[in-house]
Amino acid sequence: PVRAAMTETTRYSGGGFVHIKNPHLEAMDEDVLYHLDLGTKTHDLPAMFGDVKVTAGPQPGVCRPCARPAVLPSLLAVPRPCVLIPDSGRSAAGARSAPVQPGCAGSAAVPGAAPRRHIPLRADPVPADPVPAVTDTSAFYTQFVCVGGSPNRMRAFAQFVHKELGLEGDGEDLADICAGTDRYAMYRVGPVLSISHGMGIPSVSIMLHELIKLLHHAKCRDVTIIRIGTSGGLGVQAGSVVITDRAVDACFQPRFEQVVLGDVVVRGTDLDGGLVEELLACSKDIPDFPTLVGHTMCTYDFYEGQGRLDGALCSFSNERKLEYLQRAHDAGVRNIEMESTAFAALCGLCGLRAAVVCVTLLDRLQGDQIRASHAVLQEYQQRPQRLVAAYIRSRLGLG
Ligand code: R2B
Ligand code: URA
Repeated sequence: PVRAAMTETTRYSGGGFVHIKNPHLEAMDEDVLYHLDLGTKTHDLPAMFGDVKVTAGPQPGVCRPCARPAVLPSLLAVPRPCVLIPDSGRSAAGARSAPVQPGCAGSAAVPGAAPRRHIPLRADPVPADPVPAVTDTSAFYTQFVCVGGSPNRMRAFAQFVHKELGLEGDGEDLADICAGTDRYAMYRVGPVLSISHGMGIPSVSIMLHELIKLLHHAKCRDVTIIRIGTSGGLGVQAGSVVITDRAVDACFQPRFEQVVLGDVVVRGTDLDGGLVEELLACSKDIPDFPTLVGHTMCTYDFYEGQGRLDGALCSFSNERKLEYLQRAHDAGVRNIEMESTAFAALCGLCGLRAAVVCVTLLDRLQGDQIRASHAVLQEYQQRPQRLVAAYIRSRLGLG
């Protein structure tokens, strides 16, 4: 029985640290992130997830050998102007030596010291010399978190991002950070974390509680989090990608209701409007599939909860189903899935810039069963990945 309703509104921090709104956490001397198989005593979370900020684009800095001001060409440069190694050798990470920054007077500023050279990162435009690869991804902090239902899809996404960012190696040997549990899978590629969340609100909610605490313990800042997923479309061509401007519940309301100690707590589901626009702008460069902005309806079930006639139970007629889906469409809903309201509410309250980008596997006004071939569905599932990878590239100045 519903005893009372409390409302909490979403608030963005405008960047900065992740907000943990739980006074009890501070009193705990250890936090076990059980479903991720990570913990504050067993793992060095700041080292694993990085609190070293990576800045994109040409950076003003100081040339360490000669101590002169310099504009560094790095696309992915650590705030220190560059990595320095003894002139003759290789860095500990194995990067080959590279040309000294133009105008650099070598080690003149440090009398008696061995000459040292700059090691540009892989993305540096140094055409004449073999370009050293980024070998030390701990130089990146976690700037983007991408979540999606399936562990395999999130591994494929991590490999795709690995390629798109031009990181060293082929990305085939990425390790699952949560290998100690089979609940979720997590991969890290440079500044991107790719994590699976399973199906439905309870599953995504558990993962997000632990992920958000992880980001907090790791002192990550200015994190952008994007759900890349699948959905059923409403009046849109199958294969379209929907960027969610508003996550609504099955009554078309922008709210996430959770029973806490027997009371219904109502949370807002605002998403970041600026991020929606940035993603839409990136989609303009990908003409191979339609991308649109619309409301996303989040349900507690795939079958009756989404008005399907093909579940093990069904208590309504085709006419009532179509009347409901048409009402959803009239309210601005363009796709239906099972995580967006909880995702928007939790991320919003904890100060993460959040977005939801889902491909539609069918048009629910045309049917219920997903009949596209495996190959077609595989290609559809890559569409949100391609859009989000393009967005990440553009944010990193690689665009
Ligand atoms: C989309 O697809 C899944 C159901 O097939 C569910 O996780 C969702 O939101
Ligand atoms: N995921 C859903 O939740 N619904 C669909 O119709 C398709 C994918």
